[in-house]
Amino acid sequence: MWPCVVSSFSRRLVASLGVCGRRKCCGTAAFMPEAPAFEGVRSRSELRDFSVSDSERFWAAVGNQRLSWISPFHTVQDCDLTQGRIKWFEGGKLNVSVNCLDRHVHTSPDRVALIWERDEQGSEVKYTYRELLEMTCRLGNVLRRRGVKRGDCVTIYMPTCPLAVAAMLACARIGAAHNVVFAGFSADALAERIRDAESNTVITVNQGVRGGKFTELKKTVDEAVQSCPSVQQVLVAMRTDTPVVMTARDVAMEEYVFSYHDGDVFGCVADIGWITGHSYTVYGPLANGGTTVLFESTPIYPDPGRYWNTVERLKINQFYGAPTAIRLLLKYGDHWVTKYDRSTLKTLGSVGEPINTEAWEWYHRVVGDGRCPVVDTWWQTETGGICIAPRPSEPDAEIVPGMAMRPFFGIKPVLMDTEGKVLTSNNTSGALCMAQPWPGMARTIRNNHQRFIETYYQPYPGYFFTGDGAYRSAQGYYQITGRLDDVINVSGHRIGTAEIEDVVNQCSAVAESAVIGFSHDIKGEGVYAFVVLKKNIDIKEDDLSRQLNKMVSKKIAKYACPDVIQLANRLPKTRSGKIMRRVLRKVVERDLDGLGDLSTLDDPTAVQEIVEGHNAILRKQQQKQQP
Ligand code: 6R9
Repeated sequence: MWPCVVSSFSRRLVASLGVCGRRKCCGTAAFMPEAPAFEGVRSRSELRDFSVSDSERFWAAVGNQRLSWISPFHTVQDCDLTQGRIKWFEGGKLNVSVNCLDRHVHTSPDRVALIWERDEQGSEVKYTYRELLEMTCRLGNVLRRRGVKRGDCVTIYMPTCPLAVAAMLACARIGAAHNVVFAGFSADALAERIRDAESNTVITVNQGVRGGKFTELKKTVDEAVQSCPSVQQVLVAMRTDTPVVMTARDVAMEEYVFSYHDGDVFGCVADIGWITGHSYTVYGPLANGGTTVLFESTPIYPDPGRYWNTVERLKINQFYGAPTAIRLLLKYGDHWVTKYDRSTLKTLGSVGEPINTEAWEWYHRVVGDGRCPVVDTWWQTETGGICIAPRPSEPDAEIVPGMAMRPFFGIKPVLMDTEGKVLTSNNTSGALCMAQPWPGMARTIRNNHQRFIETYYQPYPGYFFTGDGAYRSAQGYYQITGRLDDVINVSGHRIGTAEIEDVVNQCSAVAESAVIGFSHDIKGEGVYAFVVLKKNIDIKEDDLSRQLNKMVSKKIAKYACPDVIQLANRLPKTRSGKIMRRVLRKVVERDLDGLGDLSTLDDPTAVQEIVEGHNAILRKQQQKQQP
C-alpha cells in the first residue's frame, strides 16, 4: 500500500476511533492502529520486523480491520514458494468494489473520490464517493443485464477517466475480471489482448483526447474485433461530441453527473492501463477512502508546466510519477516548475525504473523545494504493490537519493549469487528474490500456470524471483540495479547498465541515456551508449565523449567508459516509459528482423531514427579504417 495513504488513512481511523493521543503506544498506533495489539512493537522498525517474523498475525490484523468481508477467512495463508502455491485468506469472501466504495459512502458520502484532470487544462471534474458508487452500480447493472457473469473477463479500452474506473469497479462488483488495455495500443495489439482474455464484452469511448490530439478509439475497437470472434457487444461512451458509426454489436452508454467537494488529494499520474494505475490510482486510494486524481493528459501538454499547474489547481498532496517523465521535464528547465504553487505537496514518489541521481535531485530540490521526501518505490505487476521504498520509516529516518532502500511491511527480500546461494553479507549485489509470500502477490498467469511456475519459482527454488538485480549497501539498504538481462560483462567485470546510465545522466549536457552491451573482439562486451542531449545544448561529440569518459572513469572505472556514443533525439520506450533496451540491442546487433513485437512502443518512428543513427556511426567507423 502507498505509505502516505496508509498513514493519513490511519490517522483518520485513529481519530474516528477516539484513540487516546497521549498514551505511549500512540507512536505506532497513529501510524497503524492495529500495532498496539502486537506485543513488543513500539516503533516503526519493530513493526516492520514483526510483519516479517509473524507475518500471519500481521496480515490477519490488516485483513480483518481494513476490509469488509462477506464471509470471514478461516486460514490466513497457505503458501509454498517451492511449489509456487500462493493462497491467502482462504475461506474468506469479499467484494473489492464494496471495499472501495460502499464502506466510504457509509461514513463520508460527499468526500471526493476522483478528480478527473481532463486533457483540457483547467477543466477538472470531481466525483464524490456517492457519485462513483452510483455510476458503478448502474454500469454493473448494465453489464449484468447484458449477460456478463461471474468469471467473464471484460476488456476495457478507455482513456484514464471516471467512467473507466467505474467500469473496473463494476466488473469487480459483479465478479467479472477486467482486462484494461492502454488506450494508445493499436488495433492488432488490442485484438491480441481481447483474444487472450476471451472477452465477450468490450467497453470503450467514441474518441480519446490526449495532448490535444484526438484518437479514434471506437474505430480501433471496430477494427480489432474483426479478428475476435468472442466479442458479442461493445459498450460505447462519449468522451467528445463527435458521433461515431454504431453497428448492431454496439451499445451506447448514457452520461452521468458530477459535483464538487474538498478532500485529500492523491496524484498518481500513471495511466490506468498500467499496474501503477490499477494499484495507486484506483484500488489503493479508493480502498483507503482517499481522493484520487485521474490524469488524462501528458506531462508536456499544453506545455511542460502541466504537472505543476495541476498540482497547484487540484492542491495535490502526494505526487507519484515515473523517472522518464522527470527526466523529460528536467530538460525544459526549472521555470516551468517554479512558476506554480507547489506548497500542498508533501511526498514525491517515483516508480517504474531506477531514478538516476540527477533526476532524483532535481525532483527533490526543484519540484519539492527541498522539503518533500522523494520516495523511490520498487515493485512490479507481479508484486501487486510497493515492496521496497524509503517510507514508511521513522519520520526523520534518512533517505538516500536514488535508492528504494527499505523493505515494506511483510516483505523479506534476499539476494542470490549466480549459484543460487543466498548472499548474507551487506555491501553486495545479486539477483533479487523474495523469501516470504504476502497477500498482494500474483497467484498465477491466466491460462498458463506452468509459465508462472517456470518464470518465478523455478530459477531459485523456494523463492519468488523478480528478474531484477539489486545491491545491498553496508547499511542494509536496497538499490535496484535494473533487469538482470541488462547486466553486461566488460573484460570480465559484470556491471548493470543502469549504473553507467546514472553517471552519464549526471553530465550537464545529457537529458537521458540508454546503455547496452555489444559484442567486442577484445573486451567480450563493449559499452554502447545512446545519449539524448538537453534542449538547446550545443556540444561537439568529441567534447561530450571526453566529459563522459572522465566522469565514468572517476565514478565507476575505466572499463565502464562508453566505446561508442550515439546521439539520438529520443529513445524507444514502452508507453509506460520504460526504455526498450531489447530493441537497441537488436539494432546494434544488426538483427532488424528480430526486433520482435513493437506494438507496445510509444513512438515506433524512434526506432527508425536509431537505425539511421547507427548506420551513420558504422559509415564513420569504416571511413576511419580506410587508408
Ligand atoms: C510498478 C511497475 C516492473 C519492473 C521491475 C523493475 C522496474 C519498477 C523501479 C524499477 C528500479 C524502481 N522498476 N520500479 N526499477 N527502481 N523504483 O513498474 O511494474 O511495469 O511490471 O515493471 O520495473 O525492473 O521489475 P512493471
